Amino acid sequence: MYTSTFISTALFAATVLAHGNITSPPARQPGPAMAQACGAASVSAILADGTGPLENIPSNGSPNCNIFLCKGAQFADNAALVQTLSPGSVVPFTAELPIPHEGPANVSIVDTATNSILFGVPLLEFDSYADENLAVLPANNTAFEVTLPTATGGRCETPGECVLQWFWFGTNAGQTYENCVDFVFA
Ligand SMILES: *[C@@H]1O[C@H](CO)[C@@H](O)[C@H](O)[C@H]1NC(C)=O
Ligand SMILES: *[C@@H]1O[C@H](CO)[C@@H](O)[C@H](O)[C@H]1NC(C)=O
Ligand SMILES: *[C@@H]1O[C@H](CO)[C@@H](O)[C@H](O)[C@H]1NC(C)=O
Ligand SMILES: [Cu+2]
Repeated sequence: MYTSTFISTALFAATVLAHGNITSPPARQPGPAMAQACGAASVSAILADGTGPLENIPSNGSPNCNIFLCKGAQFADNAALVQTLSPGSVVPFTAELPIPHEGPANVSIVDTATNSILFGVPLLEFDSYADENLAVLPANNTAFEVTLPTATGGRCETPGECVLQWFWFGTNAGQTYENCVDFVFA
């Protein structure tokens, strides 16, 4: 009895913790470089629930750690996940939203050195995303696509320079979600 109670409690906890993340293309994961930059507790928090908000991830306060850039996940842990994309091409995304929270969302190309958006505007913007008051979420909340810029000005040709960042803020929840897809233009 103890064992089954323990298992069902653990499953329940995993369910209520879940909020949302990107399932494709492959997004940055935590690893040893993140543990070095942000502390082991930050990595543990993400491994405990890969869909949790940034606000649940402790930072060690180091200037090398910015949880609000790619969840603190580091390029050095993700060099094998770099996507090679053509300027002007269409990139499909899928997301999972086990616990939706209404708020704005967007997908942008971000310069990781400065944590600033490139090419002027987000590639995709939702005024209202993941609205838990809807009986069914719009299909484009969990399957959407972005069109990459055609004029790239030589940017994003070095692995680690740029990411495709999915950003979502649940307004009433006060929770921020981010995932970063490493890519190069070629
Ligand atoms: C999304 O969350 C799941 C469940 O915790 C996790 O297995 C997966 O690695 C996460 N993916 C990303 C890209 O964060
Ligand atoms: C994405 O949306 C958030 C919330 O509205 C906003 O703070 C952020 O500036 C947006 N990002 C871009 C690049 O516009
Ligand atoms: C997502 O789909 C909804 C419902 O069809 C539509 O109103 C909204 O404009 C779409 N949003 C984006 C960013 O494509
Ligand atoms: Cu949440």
